[in-house]
Amino acid sequence: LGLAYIVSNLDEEHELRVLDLMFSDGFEEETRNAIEEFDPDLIGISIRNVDDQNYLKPRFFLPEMKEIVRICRDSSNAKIVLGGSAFCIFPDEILRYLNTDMGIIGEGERVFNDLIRKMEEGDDYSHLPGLVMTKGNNIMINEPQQIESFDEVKMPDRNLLDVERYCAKMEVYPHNVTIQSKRGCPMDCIYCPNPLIEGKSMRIRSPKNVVSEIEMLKDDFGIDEISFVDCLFNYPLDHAESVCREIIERELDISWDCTFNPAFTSRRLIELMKKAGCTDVMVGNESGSAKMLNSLKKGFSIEDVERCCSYFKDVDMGFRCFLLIGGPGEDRDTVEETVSLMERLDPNIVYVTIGIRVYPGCEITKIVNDLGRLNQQINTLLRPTFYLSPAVEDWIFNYMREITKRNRKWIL
Ligand code: B12
Repeated sequence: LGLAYIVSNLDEEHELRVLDLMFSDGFEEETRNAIEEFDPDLIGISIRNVDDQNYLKPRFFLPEMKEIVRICRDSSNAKIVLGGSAFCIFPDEILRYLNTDMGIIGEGERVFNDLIRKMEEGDDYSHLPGLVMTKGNNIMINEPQQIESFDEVKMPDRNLLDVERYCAKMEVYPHNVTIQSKRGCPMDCIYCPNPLIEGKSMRIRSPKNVVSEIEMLKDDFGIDEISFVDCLFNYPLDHAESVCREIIERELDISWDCTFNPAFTSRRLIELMKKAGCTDVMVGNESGSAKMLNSLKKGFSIEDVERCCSYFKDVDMGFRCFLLIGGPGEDRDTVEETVSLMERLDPNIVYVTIGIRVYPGCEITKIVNDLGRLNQQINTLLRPTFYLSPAVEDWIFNYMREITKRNRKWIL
């Protein structure tokens, strides 16, 4: 989706190609062929994940990125510009690791276009917001600027992507063609790097604009299954309701899923979501223990979780819960409370992540550093680094494996 946004917001006179390595069997050959064939002046690379956040056997993705950069260099003299969520979290570390020229943090639509224009015109671009570039031995990072009016951003252009492949059903997540109805998240969860990516202030798209994109997806690609990837679909509540009303009014026969934060629940919203075609919600409750909800600063209570799940059941809406086990203060009691709440609420799926990936700029990083639980310098967090509460580290994996064996709805 990020790439599709970048593409649609570039000035039209540019000739461009998209190489989507999402489904690639041999990224080396595909990259080399694409660069040699197209011979670009500039290469933008979108890096989504640093690693897979797997505590026991982490896969660090950047060595493959390094190989991609090497191939780009070998096959062309083009300047390389990095972007994407991984880059937003670790701009200087990734620039150094990949030994590249520059990158952009934050939303890339405007700045990437401005950068290209300035480069073409031979103008100074070093002051552009969000620009990251080497200056001698140092790396300069400009403050990113958020796009104030989301409606003014041109809708994503998916024509250069293999949309059909994204439509194929995957086992673990129902819908893979994605859409955003807002950007930014004002919550304070202690482990989350989203403020570095989308920022904390919310920028909302008008419901008409959102639903026109859905209509376009139907008309242009025949897509009738989508996923809302907003950090918080149901906040502000009245916006989520208006999006649902607009879908209902236009009689779009679609099915969709979305994220859901238990802090912002109303029966009316959930009924409207159901009527508008929502089949599944992803509830980021992370725990079933009041102590852990406080520790992670989730901003909602166990009662909020129970309340929204009871509404989902009432309207027969599928719901999936995400758990994040092992944060500061996690112990046997909190784990048992969580398991018992999940067994009682009985979601369609429970996704379990054990161990918290520690990112720069997040509150948890300071907490575990102060606790002496971070065995390395904060500036080396690029390598997969996790926090796992000492009170659970010896037994939690076996314990959760037993639960997932017993209950096929749990995914570890
Ligand atoms: C929705 C989502 C999911 C959904 C994805 C649904 C789907 N089919 O796409 C699900 C739940 C499946 C999921 C899974 C995972 N996710 Co996720 N996910 C997100 C979320 C909330 C939104 C992503 C999104 O679509 N954003 C909307 C698009 C428009 O934004 P964007 O891609 O960032 O692009 C913008 C900018 O980055 C920039 N940009 C992008 N590319 C480029 C390129 C250039 C050249 C330039 C200049 C700029 C630029 O401009 C774009 C437009 O403004 C983010 C959090 C976040 N807010 O980013 C986490 C996030 C990306 N996910 C994360 C993780 C770790 C994962 C998993 C590894 C979790 C796991 N353990 O399994 C998996 C990996 C899945 C995969 N295959 O990659 C982390 C990544 C951390 C990191 N960088 O390493 C994030 C940041 C969440 C977090 N807070 O930790 N995820």
